Amino acid sequence: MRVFVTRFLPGDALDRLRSVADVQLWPEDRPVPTEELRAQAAQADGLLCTVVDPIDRDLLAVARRLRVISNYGVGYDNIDVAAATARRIAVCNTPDVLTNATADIAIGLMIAACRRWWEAEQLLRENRWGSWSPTLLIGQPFSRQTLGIVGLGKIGQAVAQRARGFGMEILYSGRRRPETEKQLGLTWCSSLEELLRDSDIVSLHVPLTETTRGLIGARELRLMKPTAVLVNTSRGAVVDQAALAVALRERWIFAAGLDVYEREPLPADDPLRELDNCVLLPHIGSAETTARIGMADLAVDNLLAVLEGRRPRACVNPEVLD
Ligand code: 8YV
Repeated sequence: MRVFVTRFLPGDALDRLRSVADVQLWPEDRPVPTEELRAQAAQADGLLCTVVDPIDRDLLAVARRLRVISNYGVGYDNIDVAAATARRIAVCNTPDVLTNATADIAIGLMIAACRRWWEAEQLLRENRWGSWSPTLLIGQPFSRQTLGIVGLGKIGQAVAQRARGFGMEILYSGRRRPETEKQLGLTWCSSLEELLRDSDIVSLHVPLTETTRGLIGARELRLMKPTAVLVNTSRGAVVDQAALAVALRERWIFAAGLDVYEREPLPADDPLRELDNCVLLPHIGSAETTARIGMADLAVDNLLAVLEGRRPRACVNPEVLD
């Protein structure tokens, strides 16, 4: 079994993989160039890739031996799943193991954006902190506010659980109404518009699909309160980033906290970089030891399961397994 792995992974999962398969590992800590990725995929039975590897139709067309694409991440918008399914290639991902880590960073971004953490730290580091003052860096409250969760999947529910501890009222929108609605004390909004109008903080937890691309644009940002905060830990393209930059500059909303961007890494000239009311993280939602090691274990388990004819724990197109 030949397997191509596009990045070095934390923990010992790679050693486990090496003990049973011929592993080709891209040695550099930067994305594999497209041509190299294609050449490697053409010879591989299994591919272990990350969010930065576009697994498109053209790549799949040359990957004649490929039986499994194991994505190191829960989101799999980097993969053309329909094209993989048509070729009976299993697509696997890593849910659950990163739920807590991502929910934690969402809460962190909410607090940082509400309380002007970035501006405060800049002020101190640049030695502009004159004295304590009753009016210094007054932000928006966080505890006991109304939180709107867009996309109540596993991460959205983990955010709701945490928000309860902060005494928040929690709204959510979306077609799915999970059983936890009652248990978590959530209020369902029949429309996104209603949620945006009524929330003090809006947190995005939807996957990137053709339906959610650009879900939050100028019109939606205009519906939010001028005191509101927007947090995005899902995928950058769920938000129209140019519209968000205008909304933040012109104070249609109070602040934003972002971990993900339309283009990653965020281009040097992106207008968001100039805005003080925007907390920017470099896509680190799952970047803690338990999550990243758990992701490596699950990605390797998924990959080996398919290659060895067993059912993987997490497969997004299980119809190819039958
Ligand atoms: C991963 C993520 O770190 O799981 C996801 O969907 O966005 C991140 O947690 C990233 O996908 C690495 O491939």
